[in-house]
Amino acid sequence: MKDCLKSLYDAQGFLTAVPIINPKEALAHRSILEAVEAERGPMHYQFKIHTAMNSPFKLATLPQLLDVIEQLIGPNILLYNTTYIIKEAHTESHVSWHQDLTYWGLDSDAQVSVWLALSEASEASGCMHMIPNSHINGQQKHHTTEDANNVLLSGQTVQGVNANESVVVSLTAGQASFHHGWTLHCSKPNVSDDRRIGLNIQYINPVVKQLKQQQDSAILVRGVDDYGHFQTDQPALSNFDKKAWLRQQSLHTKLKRIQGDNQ
Ligand SMILES: O=C(O)CCC(=O)C(=O)O
Repeated sequence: MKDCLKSLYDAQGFLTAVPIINPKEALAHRSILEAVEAERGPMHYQFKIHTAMNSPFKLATLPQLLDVIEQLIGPNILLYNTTYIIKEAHTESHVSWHQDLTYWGLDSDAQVSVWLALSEASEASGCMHMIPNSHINGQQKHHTTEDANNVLLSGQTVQGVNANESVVVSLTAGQASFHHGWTLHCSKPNVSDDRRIGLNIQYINPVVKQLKQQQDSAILVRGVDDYGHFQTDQPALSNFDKKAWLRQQSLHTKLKRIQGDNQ
């Protein structure tokens, strides 16, 4: 099973429908998110949300999830970022064809992104589509586009992608997909009656360096960090701690500058 996951990931650039938690647990985490939203407003695309809320930190450090990450990037694991990506029912919000690593400023692809479904992510609710094997040739040219409904910060888009080659990455609540930073992927609007809620979790191997900014940060969640390239983020201990929220806002702004700056 172990070698099987890694070789499938290496071959196609992603894994899909990996069971991580059961639907009841997914619903419990969704309910926490919705309680926070009721008090603080929308939580879509808030970076490093695990430094403000304990629920995403708990999810990002689940041993069964880290066991898969370990197979993909090795035993030493930094938690770099977590972000809820939410599409409300019957909205135009979408994500254009892109590769994650393009604007992150990292010097290495020793990295993996997880998308953990907290509600059904079906074709109708706007799940991701991925192009198998597209990670093999590294970075492709991205164009900045203006589209208020594109979730991506700069509307970054790879043009000319043959959508006929894509795989629909549908997930039930509690399942996750895993994708490489050069895998081409996109997602379409949510035409279903429910919200589509995913927790995007980015992990890196400590060997990775940030080239765009001196002081980037992460949390060692397994193994050892023999490099010290990243300062240490503080994980949230609860979901409603005011000081933690203030810290998260400043981390959010910093990371938004890094990931939205396409120079
Ligand atoms: O949530 C989506 O629709 C897109 C997510 C995405 O692009 C990612 O997780 O890298």
